[in-house]
Amino acid sequence: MITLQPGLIHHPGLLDRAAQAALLDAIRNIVRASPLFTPVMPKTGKPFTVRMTNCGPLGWVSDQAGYRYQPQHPVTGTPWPAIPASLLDLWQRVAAAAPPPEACLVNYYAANARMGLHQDRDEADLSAPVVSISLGATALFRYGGVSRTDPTRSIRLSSGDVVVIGGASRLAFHGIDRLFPGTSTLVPEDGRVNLTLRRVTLPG
Ligand code: MD3
Ligand code: FE
Repeated sequence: MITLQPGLIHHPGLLDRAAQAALLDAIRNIVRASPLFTPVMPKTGKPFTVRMTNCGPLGWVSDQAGYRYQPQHPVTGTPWPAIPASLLDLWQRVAAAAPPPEACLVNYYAANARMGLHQDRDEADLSAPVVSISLGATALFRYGGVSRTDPTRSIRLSSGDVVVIGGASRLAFHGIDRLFPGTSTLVPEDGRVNLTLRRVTLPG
């Protein structure tokens, strides 16, 4: 357990290979029911290089109208599948004080995908942490402060790593600069899957 900065906790290798493989199997079932879609940037319509889907009562989407959480897949109109019990258990292990997660965003990175520096601020409950699980190729993760111009640092996130983002880091800027090929056999073709568990609404 490594505190990267206040509120940003890295758990390297929290999930062993068997747990990673079981989780990836669960994600394959989710993607079968709720296929990956290509989000686009609000206003410009520029496509993300990351493809996404969700599970849970709410899912995060981005289209020309904006970023939001909604109960249905933006293309099929079907409700998102349930969050697997193993992920709800993981939330209890690392974020037990928070109300349960309502969304699990599934990010699929092909070998050349990346994610620009941004904040996660579409959740009404910003007191709950975000819990991130990395599967597959190692990624170069960059994080900074709550202002876009704050200095940034970079670390590698490997398959099985978990990051808990809360407190003073909940609104920190962050992104994925690149993947490193040949670092994991879990996801075919040097791909990567990142799961983020999120509380969206205020409890009660
Ligand atoms: C720091 N995903 O889905 S996870 C995202 O690896 C996202 O796919 C990245 O950023 C990925 O929004 C990074 C680690 C993470 C997630 C949320 C954060 C770091 C964060 C929120 C605030 C600060
Ligand atoms: Fe993010």
